[in-house]
Amino acid sequence: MTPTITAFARSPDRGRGLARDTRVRWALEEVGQPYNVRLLSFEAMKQPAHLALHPFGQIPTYEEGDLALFESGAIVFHIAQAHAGLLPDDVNARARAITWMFAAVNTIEPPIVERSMARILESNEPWYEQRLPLLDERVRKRLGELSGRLGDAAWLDGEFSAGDLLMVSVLLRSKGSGLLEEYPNLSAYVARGEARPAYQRAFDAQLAVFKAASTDP
Ligand code: GTB
Repeated sequence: MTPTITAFARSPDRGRGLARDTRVRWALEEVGQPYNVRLLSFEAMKQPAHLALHPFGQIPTYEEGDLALFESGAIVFHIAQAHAGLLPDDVNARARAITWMFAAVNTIEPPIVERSMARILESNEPWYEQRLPLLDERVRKRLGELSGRLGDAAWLDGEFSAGDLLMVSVLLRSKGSGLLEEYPNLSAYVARGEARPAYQRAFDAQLAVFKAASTDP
């Protein structure tokens, strides 16, 4: 059965691939699973039909038969479990890859999102300039630790896995901030992720949505 995911009809990131449907698209592309996309306006996301799928009224969601999921990390995990290619067969290596999935969404993503949201929502506040260095330091701390662990390896633990897919997705939101660029090995790691054909297909698919919406009256 072909799964259906949801995505922004008009992504506020203007097609930069930063909304969380991109990571789900990427996972589906990595495993060669075709998918349908249902595009939603902000208004539609808060309607009962979508709230029945996603209690917080957000994207992405994932529907496959009578299975309905929300939370991008859980969706990527489901895809990785259901198909070969994103998690190692060895039990311990698999557990480590899953650990990196959690680290991406639970340890690295929060300070990156907090800084990004502050820039979007708080930059006109009188205290913003004082707060920004604190937010930068929180991001820097985690990036520094991650950079130290990655060293000069290509991926976090052996072969590319769903852990790398989520970690690269999370780090992409810091690209261009100057913070990611302080860690050349992390910049190169993100570039390796972006160079994967499956990522390119996922990126192009979400960009096509934005371009089509931009030509709509
Ligand atoms: N923890 C959830 C997950 O991982 O799935 C978070 C889902 C989430 O934050 N979804 C966002 C959403 O639906 C879109 S991706 N927001 C609408 C709402 O809450 O009403 C987050 C996002 C939004 C915008 C940008 N951007 O403009 O750069 C980047 C990322």
